[in-house]
Amino acid sequence: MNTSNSLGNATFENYVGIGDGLSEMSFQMVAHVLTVGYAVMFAALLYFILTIKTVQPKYRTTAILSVVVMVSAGLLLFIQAQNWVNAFTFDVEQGRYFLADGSALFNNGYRYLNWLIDVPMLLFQILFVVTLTKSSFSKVRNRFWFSGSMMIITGYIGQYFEVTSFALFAFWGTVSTVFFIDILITMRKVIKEGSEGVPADAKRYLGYIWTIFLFSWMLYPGAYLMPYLIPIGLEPSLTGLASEAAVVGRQLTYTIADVTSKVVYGVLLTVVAQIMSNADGYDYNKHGEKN
Ligand code: RET
Repeated sequence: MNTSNSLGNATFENYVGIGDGLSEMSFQMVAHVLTVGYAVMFAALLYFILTIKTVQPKYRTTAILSVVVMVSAGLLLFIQAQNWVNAFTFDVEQGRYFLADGSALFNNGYRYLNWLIDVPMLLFQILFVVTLTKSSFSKVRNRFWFSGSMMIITGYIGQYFEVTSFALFAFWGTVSTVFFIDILITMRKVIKEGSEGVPADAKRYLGYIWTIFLFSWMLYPGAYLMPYLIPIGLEPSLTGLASEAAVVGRQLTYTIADVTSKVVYGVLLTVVAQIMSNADGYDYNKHGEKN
């Protein structure tokens, strides 16, 4: 491992790839997990298109935003999977995967730029299902948009320093977390206000939405910190089994987070919209498009 200078601000996956490399199992697990990621997005794309008429027209913007998220995430995860398989090559003599010579390094930056589209969409989505009783729609929308974008841009800068400068990595990560906390506070308020005066079932589902929102969004900072979490320490994990576990752990975490924060969240919002549509007298089975 005397190559750290030549890799510069590359992400830690590349440092592992140029050092001890990856076993067949680690390499394939990441390739598979990334593939499942985009496969789920394209399958869910069909779900959101096919269920759009099960809700009243006023709730359909939510489904349209899910469609936008599925297409953008599906494409970007596809590129991310290609990036992974191109970045590493199998060494027959050592029986392990190492960084490929001459191709682009592996980079998680695609994800961050994808979030720049998806995070505001996911946050806006709920505003088309719930009715705000006290807060103003445009104020909440702008706050979601501002904090969401700032959280991602500052995190995007920070991830370049995950190996080269712990101080900068931690600094930008902390700035990003301030915006993240603002998003959590705003979302809590939106769900609380939105739960007032709605059918009991819708209220219950809005409770689930808050839980899965909190769980899935917190996984992203966990993935950002992954080289410092396995094993826990102030040095990034670049060698040995721990580094491989951190490489696989990060992509696994991202995939679980992506499926939950985009697909499960979108499906639950559809269910809430269906309950509210029924409560408003819209019955797709009876009236179809007439209403
Ligand atoms: C970063 C940087 C480190 C600190 C924090 C982060 C939070 C990221 C989040 C991302 C959510 C992404 C979603 C994408 C869906 O498409 C940027 C990793 C707090 C919460 C929901």
